[in-house]
Amino acid sequence: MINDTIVAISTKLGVGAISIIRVSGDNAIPLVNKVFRGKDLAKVDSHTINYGFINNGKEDIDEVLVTVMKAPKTFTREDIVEINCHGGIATTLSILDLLIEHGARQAEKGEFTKRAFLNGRIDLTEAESVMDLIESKTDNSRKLALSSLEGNLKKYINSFRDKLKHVLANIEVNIDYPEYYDIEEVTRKELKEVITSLEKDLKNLVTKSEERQIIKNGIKTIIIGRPNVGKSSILNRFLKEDKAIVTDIEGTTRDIVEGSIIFDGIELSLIDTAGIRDTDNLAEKIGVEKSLSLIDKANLIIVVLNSSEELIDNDMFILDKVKDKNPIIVLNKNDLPSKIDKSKLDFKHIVSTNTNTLDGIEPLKEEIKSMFKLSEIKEDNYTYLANERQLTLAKKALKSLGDAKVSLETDAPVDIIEIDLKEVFDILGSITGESYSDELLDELFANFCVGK
Ligand SMILES: Nc1nc2c(ncn2[C@@H]2O[C@H](COP(=O)(O)OP(=O)(O)OP(=O)(O)O)[C@@H](O)[C@H]2O)c(=O)[nH]1
Ligand SMILES: [Mg+2]
Repeated sequence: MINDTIVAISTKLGVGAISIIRVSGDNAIPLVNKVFRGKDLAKVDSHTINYGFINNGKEDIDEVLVTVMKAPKTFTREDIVEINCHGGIATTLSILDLLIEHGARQAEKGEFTKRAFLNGRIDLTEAESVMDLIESKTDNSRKLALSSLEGNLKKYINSFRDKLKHVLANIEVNIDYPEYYDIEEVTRKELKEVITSLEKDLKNLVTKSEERQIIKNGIKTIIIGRPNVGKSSILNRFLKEDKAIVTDIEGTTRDIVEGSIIFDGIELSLIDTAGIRDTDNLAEKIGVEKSLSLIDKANLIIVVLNSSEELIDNDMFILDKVKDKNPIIVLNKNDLPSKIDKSKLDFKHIVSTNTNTLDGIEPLKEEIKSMFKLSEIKEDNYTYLANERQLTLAKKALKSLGDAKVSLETDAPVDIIEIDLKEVFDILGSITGESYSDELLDELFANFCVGK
């Protein structure tokens, strides 16, 4: 039983109109009451806001509004008191220190949410979505996090588990009454139906979720090419500002230049890189290596070619590096006579641009939108696995489901199939946190901010 009382500043510490200090635990109300000059908080109704002062025994520290929320209808399912004080570092920290002096413990990262989970108010997918909601930068990522916070992912995962529970019960009957041959027949038929439909739905969830990771993480885009082809010019056109230096000297960009825009509700983060070529200059060499190392980390690769010059070895080297990564090939400088035969480029996405007039920039954006199905995402219901943890588990469940299917098809005894299905049931349960380890919780909540 966790019952020590924790405290944290829940708003960003800095200069602002208001700061909120949150206290949760068995002792939250008496503890704040000791430093509150106003109504007796022990006697006020739950979910009320109370005007008064925080006083350290010698003097008032601030004029405040104190919200009292009694368990169990609170975020942590414990008593919670929230102090709205004037923003500002001195005031906020003084009140925090005072509460710690009176016996509260500084909360660890994510500890309020961890308590909400441990006390059964939310499951793990909902807990994770709290952080996602705080961190979301776009409308789509907000929708994704909120859908999960509202329990939609949990419900979906649980619907899989319910179906499994039903067939597992049937298998048990079979094992207990083996003499009823026709029950086994029925069970096998039902098993086949359930496994097939579960596999289809789970596979669909995994595939869609992988595709939809860009909602949360954005589309990490790298712009590569040999020197002087116009990579930095492309970046600047996207960002609508002169962020990267553009000159006619080869090797202008040495280190990466980053920027991002919001694109149909999805963040497109762009990295302009050093032009790739053989060089003796150390700084440039490091830049080139960095450019190449980014290829594997990107969701989208834009290779820029200078269409007014014949392809040279450096271009071929780059094209070869990205040939399996579905890149967009940009034929830049299309205002000049073309020396590249487009039909000889074996790539699906090719756009021709001129960064001086913006010609081709819109088609380039449209190409990205259709590659990542951005208009489809807008119409989504946003029920997706939201992170690596959830995805890894879902894939593991899918594998066990596949094992069960093979067992069924090869007429293995039902109790063998039962083992696989139980495993699927358990793995799906660990997505929602039906079973968890302390280590997992520590790791998961360590990514939270203090006060949440
Ligand atoms: N004619 C023409 N010139 C362009 C175009 N785009 C860029 N340039 C010129 O090409 C030169 C190189 O442009 P950058 O954007 O610096 O090229 P880069 O690929 O970033 O070069 P590095 O940083 O050296 O690798 C500059 O002089 C630009 O003005 C274009 O569409 N048409
Ligand atoms: Mg450049």
